[in-house]
Amino acid sequence: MDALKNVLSKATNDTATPPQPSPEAVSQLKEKYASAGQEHVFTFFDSLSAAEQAVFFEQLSRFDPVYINDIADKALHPPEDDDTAADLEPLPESARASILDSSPTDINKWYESGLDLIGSNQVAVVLMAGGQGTRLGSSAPKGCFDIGLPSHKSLFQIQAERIRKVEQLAAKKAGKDKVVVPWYVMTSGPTRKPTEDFFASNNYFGLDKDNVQIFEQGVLPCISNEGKIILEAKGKLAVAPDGNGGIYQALIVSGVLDDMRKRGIQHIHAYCVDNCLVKVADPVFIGFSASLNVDIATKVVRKRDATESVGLILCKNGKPDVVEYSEIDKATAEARDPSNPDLLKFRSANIVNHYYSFSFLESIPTWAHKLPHHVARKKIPALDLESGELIKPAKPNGIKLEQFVFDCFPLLPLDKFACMEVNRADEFSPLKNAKGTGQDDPDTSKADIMNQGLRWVKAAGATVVSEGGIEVSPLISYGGEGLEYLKGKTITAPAVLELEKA
Ligand code: UD2
Repeated sequence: MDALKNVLSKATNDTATPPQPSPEAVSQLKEKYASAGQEHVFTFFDSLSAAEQAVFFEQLSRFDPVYINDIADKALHPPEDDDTAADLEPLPESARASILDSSPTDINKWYESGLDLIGSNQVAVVLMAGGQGTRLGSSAPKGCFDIGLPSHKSLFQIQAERIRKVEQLAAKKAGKDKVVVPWYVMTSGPTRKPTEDFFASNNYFGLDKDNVQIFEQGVLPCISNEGKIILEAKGKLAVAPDGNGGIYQALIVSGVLDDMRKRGIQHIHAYCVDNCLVKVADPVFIGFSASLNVDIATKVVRKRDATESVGLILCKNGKPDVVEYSEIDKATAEARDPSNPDLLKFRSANIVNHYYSFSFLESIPTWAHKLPHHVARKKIPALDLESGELIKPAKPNGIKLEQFVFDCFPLLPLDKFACMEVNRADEFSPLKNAKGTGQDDPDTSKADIMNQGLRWVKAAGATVVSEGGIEVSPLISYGGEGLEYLKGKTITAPAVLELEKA
């Protein structure tokens, strides 16, 4: 735990002005940064007001400049075992299952056992929502986004209602009045307050606020191409969220893991905010993973094509691993399956949809600080140390350091890891790009939900008149179940099936 403590950068949400540092404390900190070759961050310190100095001192104290230099150096010069040299193979059959070719008996067995685990209050959900939707072009947190459904529900609301529905399904099966699936929402500096405000103004979408905990991941300083920590103001370092791999340290620092322990949680579903089709706390996935007694399981879909921006779940040097789209070489991405050249050799696409055993998360303090950092080359507004002016660069002038959530996978032997292939049309429609891009954008998200509802309604025996899909509220159906009442009915699309207002 000590190893973890000395690298943690506390959440940056405290707004109270910190106490005035003593001159000795300031000179000690200056010496610490100077010994790491980062003394330039103090260039304007003396020109700051006392209050500004206190705030800046507090921010500088959160980081260990030697550690920052170390992770930046490692990230910029990764060890030689690059993926082309490593032994990369698809996951062996033993570590993979596929909903696409599992028997209905197996799927139903996993569904029932998953509902039983939810019904015994052993299941929690962690939402990774700290990313900044730059590609989407929206300044609000992605979960607030309205993809244009007839109901105009946000991604957060859709996900909250899926939690409410799966709680109801589990409670009914368990013969209980109430079952709780606690929802832990990870935000980052830029997304925390807008997320908290959005949840509060929407009254937690009908969930009990005591079972919703919004917490914050850590941040790391941005580094110039010359290896120097970047100032974004005379008294402020440029910082960025530490990647969705920051979830592990954040679960400890924020007290989320303690809260899970108090509640007796044994199974955790962690997922990506921008996938409008995500089955939150999916009973099939929970039941499947628990039945195999694995520490981590991950859902995958068939990769769309060699260029799709997704990580690839595979076996690297005999361990489960993921090669991210930003780090894969062309040959590996385009390699064909030797037994079927029509298929990509590496086609298990990561969709940020993971199961963890609680016991595995208990081991976080032994390894979280060892996860590698990845480099994202960015244009980072930086203060000119001569003029004190903020320069907005025309091309990438530095790097953001981030950890990836899947970098702990290689810690496991293959028999403690499982992969479940699911149907893309039912489970994966990421919102990555601005409207009009034509792929992974608000219109494709809306269409995928409307078409899914249309399939469900037709399967239930309804007749659908005219074009357009149907939005089925998660409060009516979680995964297409419970629609028997539509048999023989006629529905004119586009339409929305919503619970009658109580
Ligand atoms: C992610 C996956 C990629 C593929 C793709 C599919 C990782 C590292 N990469 O790539 O393999 O599955 O999604 O959609 O998972 N987030 C945080 N804090 C951060 C950064 C991200 O919470 O500091 C969250 C973000 O809010 C989102 C998820 O992590 O829920 C994925 O982030 P992204 O959409 O930026 O990742 P992307 O699309 O580059």
